[in-house]
Amino acid sequence: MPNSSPRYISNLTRDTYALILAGGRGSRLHELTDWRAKPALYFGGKFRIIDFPLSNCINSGIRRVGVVTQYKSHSLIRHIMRGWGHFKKELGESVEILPASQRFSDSWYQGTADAVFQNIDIIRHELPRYVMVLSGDHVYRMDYAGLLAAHAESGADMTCCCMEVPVEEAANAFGVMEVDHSNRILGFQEKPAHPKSVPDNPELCLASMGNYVFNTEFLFEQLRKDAQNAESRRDFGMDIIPSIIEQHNVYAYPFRSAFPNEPAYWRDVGTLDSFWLANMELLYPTPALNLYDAKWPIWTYQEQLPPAKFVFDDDGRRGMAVDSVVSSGCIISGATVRHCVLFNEVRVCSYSLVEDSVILPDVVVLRNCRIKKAIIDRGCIIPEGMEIGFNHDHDRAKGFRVSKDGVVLVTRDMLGLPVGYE
Ligand code: ADQ
Ligand code: ADP
Repeated sequence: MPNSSPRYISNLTRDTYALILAGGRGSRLHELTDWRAKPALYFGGKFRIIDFPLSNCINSGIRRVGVVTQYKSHSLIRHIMRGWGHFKKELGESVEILPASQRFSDSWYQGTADAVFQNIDIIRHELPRYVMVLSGDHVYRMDYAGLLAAHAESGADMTCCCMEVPVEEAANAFGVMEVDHSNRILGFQEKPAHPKSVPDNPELCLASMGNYVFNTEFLFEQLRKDAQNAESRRDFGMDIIPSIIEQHNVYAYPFRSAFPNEPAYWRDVGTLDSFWLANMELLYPTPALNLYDAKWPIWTYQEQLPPAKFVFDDDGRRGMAVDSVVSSGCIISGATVRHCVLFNEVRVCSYSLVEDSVILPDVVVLRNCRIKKAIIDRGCIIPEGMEIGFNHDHDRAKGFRVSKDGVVLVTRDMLGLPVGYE
């Protein structure tokens, strides 16, 4: 019988240091991650992806967090400093940024295991009993306390979060594991071309979410061993997990929703199509990802901004948005916005129509534009009369990127706009 008394659980969360790995590039997002790391990418009108694992930590009672950064970290660091810099060391709380700083070697972080290895002394300083290694790349709400309780109850050395996903989705994309009846991991392959399915359903397999809990000393020992191995790529999925499952207690923890009547929601948003779709899904009346749950708030950096407004233009045309998420500081004047996610301070001018699109902050859509099924990156100014998303050959000719499922990406670079705009 698991010990689920609140006191027991709060001791576990207090004794945990979370390390969020936020250094990945996210290359399948193409130009959207040319200038920012994937964890810094915007999501859901107000947030950046990193806000989800960070909020999950805080809401789960884990108050000591390190964010490991590397690739194109400027906008990520700026966001964390502005939005997450207020934790009080005196109360045992901290959110620290841990950039690759060549403290242990003269190389940058190699794989994910090396990113943790190079921060061993910082973690040791915190004296945690458990270290939770989290991916900074995913959108989901998860109570990590349940994971910690399962880890402690099973007597595991390491526990790996997993989820059942369709075999074809997991192929070449996720770590895939086999488990016994007690969820002990018997086999683990990193991104196999032909994943092994679960015993009772040939269409599903158990994918790793890239979130792990380790007993601290066990983790350090494995990282030291891995660092001695010249063949290792210094990666949890490729090297560490396959090397420990035979001789140590390594368990899987099936991710489940901590929220009544809600399905388990976890999105990788690793491609333009999945990024666009996950944002569009928020427009359902009751989306699988509930951003309006006051009991599990997603914290972020909020600029001081005036409210959104929808106004008539000089010609008396009504400005309106329907079926849409519209954030602070937006002005829709004499234009129509339908089925869109608009981030902060978007302006849409007269006679323009924007549909089925994700519009990042500070975008200006000038007059007479027609935009459909697009992602418009931050700070773009869409010139008067421009059409986007109606003829993909024309879109490509303008230098825009058209995704596999026909989402058009427009960035400042593609429009030839200068870099600065703050
Ligand atoms: P991937 O997501 O492909 O697979 P990876 O690219 O190593 O793994 O990224 C994992 C996390 O670490 C991401 O949050 C990324 O931003 C970050 N990261 C990557 N390289 C880094 C570096 N050098 N320094 C700091 N941070 C870095 C992993 C697992 C799979 C699992 C999937 C789930 O290896 O087994 O199925 O996550 O998405
Ligand atoms: P975010 O919108 O994620 O905050 P920014 O657009 O502010 O990211 O860009 C992050 C960093 O990349 C900044 O240092 C910015 O100056 C730089 N940057 C952005 N676009 C370009 C570009 N086209 N050329 C050079 N640097 C760029």
